[in-house]
Amino acid sequence: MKLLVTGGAGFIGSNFVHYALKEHPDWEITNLDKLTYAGNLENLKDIQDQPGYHFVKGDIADRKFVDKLLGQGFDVIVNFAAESHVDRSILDASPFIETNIKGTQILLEGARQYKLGRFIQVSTDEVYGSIDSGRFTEESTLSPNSPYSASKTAADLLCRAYFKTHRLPAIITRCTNNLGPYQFPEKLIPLVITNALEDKPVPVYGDGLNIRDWIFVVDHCRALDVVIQKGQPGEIYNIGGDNEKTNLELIRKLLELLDKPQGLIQFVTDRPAHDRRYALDCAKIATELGWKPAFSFEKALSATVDWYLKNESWWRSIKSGEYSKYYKKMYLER
Ligand code: NAD
Ligand code: TDX
Repeated sequence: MKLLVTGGAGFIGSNFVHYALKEHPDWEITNLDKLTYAGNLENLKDIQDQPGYHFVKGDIADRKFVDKLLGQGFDVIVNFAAESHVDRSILDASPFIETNIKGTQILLEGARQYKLGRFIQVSTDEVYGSIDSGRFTEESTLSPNSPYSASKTAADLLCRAYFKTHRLPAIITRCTNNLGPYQFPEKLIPLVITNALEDKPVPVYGDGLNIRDWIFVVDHCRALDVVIQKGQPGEIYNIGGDNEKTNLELIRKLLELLDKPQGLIQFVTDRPAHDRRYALDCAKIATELGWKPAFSFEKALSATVDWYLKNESWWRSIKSGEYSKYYKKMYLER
């Protein structure tokens, strides 16, 4: 099977490339990535020369480029490529519209022209908005609250429309918050770990009681594998870890694991329109495709902490580069 993975130099995409090459040595994977601030070829260094793996630098929102690449012939597209950080979408939504909406439409159009067998859109629980109690099913109303989640919702609706209008075999997956190796340190867990290791304050938005459901990135990759092989065109599958934690609970646990003082916690101004709680009902993927998470939260968290402890040069080079400007604007100058 020939897969085009987009955004494979980012957090989840690079974990997926590692996972897929190991689990399916017969798959041929082309990784198309623009290498934005979030894309990092270091994440793929150990497999860069592996047979069956190819890297191509390019932009999913560049129609000519995508058309030419798709002309090589692929069976499946797995679209991870996105601007993925809510806070950045609040500072400037434009790249989110360009990549998440226009880029997805260009990939869909290419997939239609070249009659690809499957189009997997890697989406998020954030498209449903916030829920105080109960859980969202795949039928729940879409109610995104940030420019990021609105752009992901638009992409989901384009996938739906291409399925309805052109019978394009698109499948949407909506996953909860991932944790694991190679996550860019602007996101909560790596931000807390790396700030704590540097004895810097750990910023908690608002009262810290917002709830996220956490899933180990390998479990997300396992779910995508099942969807690629057994998912039904036109369907949506929720993917969750069943590990709801308040941010404060999670941060306290991380500081404990790192043997750092709880006094590093610093409450800061809340994120605008900060979703209070995300929670998904994942019965559909369990009953129809037989997937459930394999890793406990405790195991996932300690594996993640260990990875950041062992890969200090990876995150230090990110934190001292271009990212330091964002950090200054976001946290130090407010
Ligand atoms: P990430 O920001 O770590 O990686 C995104 C990757 O996409 C980067 O390698 C970047 O260079 C690439 N990219 C960005 N714009 C591009 C473009 N125009 N053309 C080609 N490549 C481009 O993101 P992530 O956390 O790995 O998320 C991957 C996908 O999963 C996203 O679509 C996101 O919405 C979704 N998702 C993420 C989570 C999570 O917890 N991180 C949860 C659910 C869903
Ligand atoms: O410094 C921080 N302090 C803080 O309290 C940061 C960066 C975050 N937070 C809070 C905001 C959220 O309630 O922690 C929670 C998690 O924040 P993020 O790591 O930014 O993730 P979130 O906004 O939940 O979105 C993530 O999950 C869904 C991914 O970034 C998205 O790409 C995915 O779609």
